Amino acid sequence: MKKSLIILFVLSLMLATACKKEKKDVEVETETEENVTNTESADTSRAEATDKIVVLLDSKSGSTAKGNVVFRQRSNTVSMTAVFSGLEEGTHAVHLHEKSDCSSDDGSSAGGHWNPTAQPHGEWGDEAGYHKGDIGNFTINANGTGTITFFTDEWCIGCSDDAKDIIGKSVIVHQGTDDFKSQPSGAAGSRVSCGGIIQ
Ligand SMILES: [Cu+2]
Ligand SMILES: [Zn+2]
Repeated sequence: MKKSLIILFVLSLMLATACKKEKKDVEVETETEENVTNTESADTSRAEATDKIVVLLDSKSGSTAKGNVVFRQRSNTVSMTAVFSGLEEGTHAVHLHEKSDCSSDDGSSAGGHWNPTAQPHGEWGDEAGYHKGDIGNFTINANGTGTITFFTDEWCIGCSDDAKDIIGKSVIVHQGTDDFKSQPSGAAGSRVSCGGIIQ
């Protein structure tokens, strides 16, 4: 009777130790899983940050024109969503120009249209050719505001292809309309707003 009691005591002790150990193992596993999850979410937010650029446009040539342009890349497509204000009612041209330098009062420091493929100026998608910066025209309403949304797989954000990478270029809004014919810039008039595309 005494012997069996001792055996029972030893058995229950072993069981208690085993339970404790198991519980500890589970706790460690949970902690590791949490760490992995945290690392993954941090990586995702970093990737999103480099694939999206917000460009604020400053008024140029004595105008009151301003703009907010968001470029975002998803797989092979770059989208551009722009909101403009302080412009005269009617149609205005918007292009990507070759330099991100908007320091001059008339926006001339941004250089000509971004044209890495040495094409004539034209309407986007035209068989006769067009610049990679030839976005086109958008409409401004009576309140002086307007928007444009544009998608293309011919741009990228920060890739190694100089014919596609929009980093280091600028967004320019013009006083007038792009006629898609006149060389080298569509006779769109003065540069009323400018913002550099900088990461
Ligand atoms: Cu232009
Ligand atoms: Zn052009």
